[in-house]
Amino acid sequence: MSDERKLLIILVLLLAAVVIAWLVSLMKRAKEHREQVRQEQARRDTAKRRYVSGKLKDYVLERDDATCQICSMVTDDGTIPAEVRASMQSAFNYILGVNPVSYCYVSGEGENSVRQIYSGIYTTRAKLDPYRCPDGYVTEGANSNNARDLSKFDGKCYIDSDGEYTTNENTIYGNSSMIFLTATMISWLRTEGDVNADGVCDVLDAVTLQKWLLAIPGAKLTDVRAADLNQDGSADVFDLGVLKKKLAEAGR
Ligand SMILES: [Ca+2]
Ligand SMILES: [Ca+2]
Repeated sequence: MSDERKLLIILVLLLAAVVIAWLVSLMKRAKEHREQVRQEQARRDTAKRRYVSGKLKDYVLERDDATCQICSMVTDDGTIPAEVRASMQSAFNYILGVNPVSYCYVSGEGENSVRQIYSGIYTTRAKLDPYRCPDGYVTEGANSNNARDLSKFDGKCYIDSDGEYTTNENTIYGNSSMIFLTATMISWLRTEGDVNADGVCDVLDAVTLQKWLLAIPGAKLTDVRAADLNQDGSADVFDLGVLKKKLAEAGR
């Protein structure tokens, strides 16, 4: 075999080796890309599952009507299960600042609360001068589902920005859920017998209830449910008896 032929064979082999190496490299990169896509999809699925389960367990984000659904849960005898009450209390605390970013998701509620909302009316792009964010708006809060790039931790995927609709939009469904939740929490704070809702149960409540039962003009119960001391579903003279006994025992 001539030297030229040998050289040609060597060159062909080298070229073949280069081509094979290139093809192997392509296949390896394609495999890595498929693995990255698979891992990203798995991460998204996991984040989504965490997000959904998080709503129903330790904290309920205000971003949808899950809060209302949970608040509506009662047993056959009309009581709210202890675990539901705990979940609602946890959700309420979470929204008001007991969360990983120690941030109150209601604008104007405390020093560390929402200052910018994603809104067609109040966003800074509306060029309000001075810019203002109305107090009392509930925003979406931490959102690991759409704002994963903000943090690897679910509860820290939050940014107070009027350009971030996933965390700071003031939605009707979010705010209505918060109103429902707040009303529920306030109802739990009711003081038994405090029919005039001044925060204490005293002789004034007994006088008020008595006048109301006698249908004296102008007499009214600010909190009718607080008057149902024997918890039979209505306010009547029997409740007045319970209230007077309660006050006597308390020395009021
Ligand atoms: Ca009172
Ligand atoms: Ca009653």
